[in-house]
Amino acid sequence: MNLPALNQRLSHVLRAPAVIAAAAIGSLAAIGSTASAQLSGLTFQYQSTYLQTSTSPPTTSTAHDFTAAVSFPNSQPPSGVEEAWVEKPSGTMVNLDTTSSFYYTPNEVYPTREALMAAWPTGLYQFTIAGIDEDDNEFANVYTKQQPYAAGVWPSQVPAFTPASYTGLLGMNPAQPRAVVVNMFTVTPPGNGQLSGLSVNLRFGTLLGPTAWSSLTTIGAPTPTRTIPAGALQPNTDYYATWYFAQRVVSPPSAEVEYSHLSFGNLTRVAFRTGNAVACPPDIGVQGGAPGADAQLDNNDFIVFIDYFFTQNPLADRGAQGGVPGTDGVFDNNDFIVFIDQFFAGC
Ligand SMILES: [Ca+2]
Ligand SMILES: [Ca+2]
Repeated sequence: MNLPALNQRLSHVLRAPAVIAAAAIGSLAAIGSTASAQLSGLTFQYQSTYLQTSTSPPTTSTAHDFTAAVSFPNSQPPSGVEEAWVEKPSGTMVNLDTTSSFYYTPNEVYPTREALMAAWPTGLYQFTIAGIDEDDNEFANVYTKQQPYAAGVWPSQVPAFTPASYTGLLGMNPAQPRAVVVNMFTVTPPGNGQLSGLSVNLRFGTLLGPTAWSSLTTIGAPTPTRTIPAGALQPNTDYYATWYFAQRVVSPPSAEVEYSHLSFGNLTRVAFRTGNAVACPPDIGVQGGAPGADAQLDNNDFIVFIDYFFTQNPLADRGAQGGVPGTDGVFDNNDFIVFIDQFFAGC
């Protein structure tokens, strides 16, 4: 699947990153499948969106949406498929949109969680994939999925960016890594497919754009921290940072559907704009004395500088005669003087 292209096509929908995550998981589950009539994935995703506009945790969700997605082994819909739709428990039919590799319900945003659950309620859903096959025979493949949760299985927590993380995103320097921390997501019940993590998307006004960087993981050992790497974002550009807490109820694989889940998620978004990209010359070391930038100036940076110096790495050649900044091809005490000056000047 061409994820950038897919991302582009989905950029108009508010739930794009999670749709992609669901599709990617569907594709992964399809590995090893050979039967052409099978689905690689059939997923339901309910989401409540919160906006955090200050250092205080958000309290009220402002948008609520639903996505059902149908995906196929090798991201290949059946040959000759012409249309796909879902029949709700009420009998209402909804045509599915497609990215040419999978089908999904069109985006509709509901004002409350109750309105969302009323529009996509508990009951039996029937999906139909219909068309004309290579032998000119009409086909209509039907798949069903039960939604047994009238009120949903929502996480009890809502993601909240810590005050320092919220403030730190505003005007952040994209040439430096930026750690983002939220409150903890308690995994209940254990063993289900919980998802947590951060996605950073381009933002056009209040519209979500393509993903710039993301780190979403099924929770094994939950961690409330993600670090946006140096250079992942552009300077002076608008973004949304979105943190997901989602509870997944995963169904066992069947002969027809490799992977199926119902997901209920709370996500919290922060709108921010990056500042200028300002490199930090002395930030060359990270935890453990390994090379890298971590926006911390400490002994790790010294260790890496000394390693670079003794291996005559050009990154250590930063001083010239008289202890002035510059590159002179000579590794001597002038390089130490300039590094120490840069270190204590800070960034
Ligand atoms: Ca460092
Ligand atoms: Ca030098």
